[in-house]
Amino acid sequence: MGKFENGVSTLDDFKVSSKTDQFQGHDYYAVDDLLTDEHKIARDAVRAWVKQSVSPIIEDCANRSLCPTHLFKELGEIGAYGPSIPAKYGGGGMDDIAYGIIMQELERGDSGIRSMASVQGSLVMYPIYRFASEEQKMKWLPKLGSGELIGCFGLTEPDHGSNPAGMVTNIKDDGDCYILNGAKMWITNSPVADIAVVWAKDEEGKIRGMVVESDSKGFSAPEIHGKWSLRASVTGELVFEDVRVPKENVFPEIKGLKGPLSCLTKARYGISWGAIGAAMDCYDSALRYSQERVQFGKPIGAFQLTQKKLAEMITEITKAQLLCWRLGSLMNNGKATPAQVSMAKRNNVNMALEIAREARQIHGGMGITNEYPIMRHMMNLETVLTYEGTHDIHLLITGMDVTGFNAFK
Ligand code: TGC
Ligand code: FAD
Repeated sequence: MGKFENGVSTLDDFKVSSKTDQFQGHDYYAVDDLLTDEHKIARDAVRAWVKQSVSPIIEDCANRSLCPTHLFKELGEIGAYGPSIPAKYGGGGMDDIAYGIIMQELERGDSGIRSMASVQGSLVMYPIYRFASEEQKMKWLPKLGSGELIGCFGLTEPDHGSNPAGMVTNIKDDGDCYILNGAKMWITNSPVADIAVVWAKDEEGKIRGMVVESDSKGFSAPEIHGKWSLRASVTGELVFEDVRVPKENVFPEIKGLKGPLSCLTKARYGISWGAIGAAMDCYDSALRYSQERVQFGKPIGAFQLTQKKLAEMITEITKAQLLCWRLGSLMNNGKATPAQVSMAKRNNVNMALEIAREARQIHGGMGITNEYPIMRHMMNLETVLTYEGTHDIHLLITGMDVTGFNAFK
């Protein structure tokens, strides 16, 4: 390190030995010790892939609002789709902690890349795995797991977002088919999807799930433009005009909102890990910048106010890691409740967004440029705070769980 302008000191003069160095920066409580070899191998492989295939292109993709669809097959090859779905059905056959840690590494790259994997694995493969007939599973799942086919998940409607129970998309019995009419809004990947898992009301008003092929007559999926968030992810509508859905494509047993909500529980769990990845990337960048950027003759990391920001960031990341690890253990044992998942999704996404905002401040003016990943993560996280249940909806789920009073009814 060279002398500063005032000629009195070097950066090293300001450094005392840092405990975090020995814990790889953001593993402050040695959470690594809680992971199995399989978890670490999965994490390291996905981290290496993100570094090689995502990091070099992602700022440009976000800048130009381009979805890197050429990565969809690679995501299949690295096992990012349905890591905890059995291998026989195209998944990774691993546990839920492995699934979570893979989402963490993907979102360290970009929330849009993690979104792609969340939708394909938890919102398309998972409902087919849980609710479809064996024949339908074997028809779709291996090709979805490899990325040969792309899926999307249609629950939200233009007039029914937080309250999907009000949906108006519907099916009517027509002999060997159902006739599907209606529209879905804000659907990740719909413009590029081969199939859509769609939720619609039957003639009794019961919510049913089904696989709809995108080349069906009457099916269209116009892209939604003008997003300032998740710019490297493609989002669209789903429009159904008398689409004929073969009866075998409709999930036979599951009826009611618990069908789609149980898929959301799985995806929200993945998001709670994913958000940690985005937070880590912002923290790493801010820590490095604070050690290199000199103002008033000192690295800015030597000022107490910068240290407060960084200390709070690593504290929140550490708490989020422990929350996820514990939640993952409960998931592995089949003991996690949807309300526990809501708490983790809400806490961790908000934590990541606040870290992105603080990291932006530490980077000063440079923080608003795409030289650093901060603004991209920050803008992405605004969506993550809203989709899969908004920040406030998850608060109300916790509120209902602890008080026994339902604020939605
Ligand atoms: P409610 O009466 O409470 O429940 C209906 C039935 O569902 C059961 N249930 C759940 N089951 C599994 N997992 C959950 N998380 C569940 N939550 C509820 C419940 O036990 C009941 O079962 P049963 O047997 O009695 O019928 O339903 P409600 O209409 O009052 O709604 C409750 C509320 C508001 C919490 C729910 O509607 C909700 O979560 N709203 C938020 C909507 C949402 O999250 N949408 C996400 C759309 S998909 C998306 O955003 C993908 S982003 C993709 C990407 O990553 O890119
Ligand atoms: P609204 O439900 O209209 O909410 C607006 C505001 O009102 C929010 O702040 C909300 O918290 C608040 N609010 C609502 N009800 C209450 C209440 N009872 N009490 C207090 N406050 C309340 N959906 C899919 O089905 N599939 C997808 O793949 C998908 N991908 C998405 C991708 C992107 C980029 C985005 C932005 C959204 C995506 N969504 C998807 C939709 C997402 O799940 C919804 O945006 C979300 O559930 C919120 O619905 P809404 O936008 O209609 O907001």
